Amino acid sequence: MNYYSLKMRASQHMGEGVNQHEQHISGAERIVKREMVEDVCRAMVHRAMSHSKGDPDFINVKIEKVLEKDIQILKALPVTRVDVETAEEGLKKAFGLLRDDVACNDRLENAMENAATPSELAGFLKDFETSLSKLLKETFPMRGAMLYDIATGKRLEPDKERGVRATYMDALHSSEVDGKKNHFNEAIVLATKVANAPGMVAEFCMSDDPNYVTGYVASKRLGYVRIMKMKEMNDENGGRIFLFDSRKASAEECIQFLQKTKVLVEV
Ligand code: WAQ
Ligand code: MG
Repeated sequence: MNYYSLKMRASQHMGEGVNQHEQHISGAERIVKREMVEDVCRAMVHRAMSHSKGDPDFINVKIEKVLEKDIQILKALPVTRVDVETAEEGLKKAFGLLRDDVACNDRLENAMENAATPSELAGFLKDFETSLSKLLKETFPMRGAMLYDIATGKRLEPDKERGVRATYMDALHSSEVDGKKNHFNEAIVLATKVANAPGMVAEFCMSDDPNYVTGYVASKRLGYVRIMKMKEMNDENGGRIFLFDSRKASAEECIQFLQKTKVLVEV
């Protein structure tokens, strides 16, 4: 049986003259069976037209056939949650978990390669909170994620303004045609695909939706850890950082998987 990939993105014109640019408002994507294509398409358009970030000037919907043999089925990462009182505490918790995960990855890497920790990584681990907060701020204007190489301290996105986007993914057996975004359902699918990418160590995510304050950190080792508050209400800053290790795989392999491989996640 064949499937169809549907992708939607919506944007708004902002500014005047030389300052004019397209501001991203909303995006969504699905991989569904043929009989659902029309309903899902309608729901996506509805979603674009009722987003809290504004009224769209431009909506693009792309529909493509996907062959079943080209689809990889992945098991969803196990989910846990961390309750916190404040956004500050949430961020601290997230950074702490990521730091431990990166350090653990490095111990395994060193043991296997019999090589010492590269100095870039040692510095990154030492000043982890500061370094990651700084990277996070750089992601705020991006539509995709930052691909950060922990081994060299370099950013690997081919287009640094846009970032890398994970695409072609959905939940398996998902028959939902809801026009409203379910943050968690979408995030667990994305995080599962990302965690399975070649060379991926871990992911940090904070929504850019002003009324969604729950974020997460995720990796094969950590699973999907929901951090119930990571920013203040009405804050429209958010972003994603993919922490990648170029000692494990090449950036091309990783990006190819994120952007091209079709994945259905068993939730
Ligand atoms: N690939 C890479 N980066 C992306 C993608 C993608 N497909 N989609 C969004 N981003 C980046 C982009 O820079 C956004 O600004 C940022 O991530 C946040 O995206 O368990 O809603 O879609 O309840 O706003 C977390 C759910 C929801 C937590 C995250 O992210 C939970 C969310 P958003
Ligand atoms: Mg958003």
